Amino acid sequence: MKQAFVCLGSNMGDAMQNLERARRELAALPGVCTVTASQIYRTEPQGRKEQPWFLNQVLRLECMEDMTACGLLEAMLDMETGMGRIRDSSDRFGPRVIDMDLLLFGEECSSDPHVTLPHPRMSERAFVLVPLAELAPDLRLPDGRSIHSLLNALNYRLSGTSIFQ
Ligand code: PH2
Ligand code: MG
Repeated sequence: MKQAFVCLGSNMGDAMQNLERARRELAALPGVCTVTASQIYRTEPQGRKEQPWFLNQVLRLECMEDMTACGLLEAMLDMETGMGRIRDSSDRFGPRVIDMDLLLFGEECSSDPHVTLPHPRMSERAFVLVPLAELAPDLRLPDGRSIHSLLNALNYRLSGTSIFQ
């Protein structure tokens, strides 16, 4: 079995329902055996502040051995499009119906701009690391850094399931 971690995010439309649909579609992918989900967090927008707060959630996917990072990413992009996501230059860091980021795929490291692994911005984002630590407290990045050491280096505040950063 291969283990992948995916971060879901939504801050447009019915965000709760958007996350629900994304989880359901991921679980139905051929090659995905089980999906385990963190709690859903309300998170302060990063990158561009003047947009609604997000709902974020991290999923652990247990995949068949023949699943590849590229294959999974392609399927996620198709699901985003199917849910009405329009990708253009104004979309980057702005509001979105659904965003699915591949954080980790086993121990794979890749600098391919289409599939960069680990996800290049995950270590700066409390909205990724807090739910990830909840799901997999002992997880380490392929370079050996623990999720807790990454969180310790960030300035953020967790209040219930709200994340301020
Ligand atoms: N996604 C972004 C940019 N900023 N901020 C939060 N809180 N959550 C996100 O998922 C998010 C973001 C681009 O993908
Ligand atoms: Mg993203």
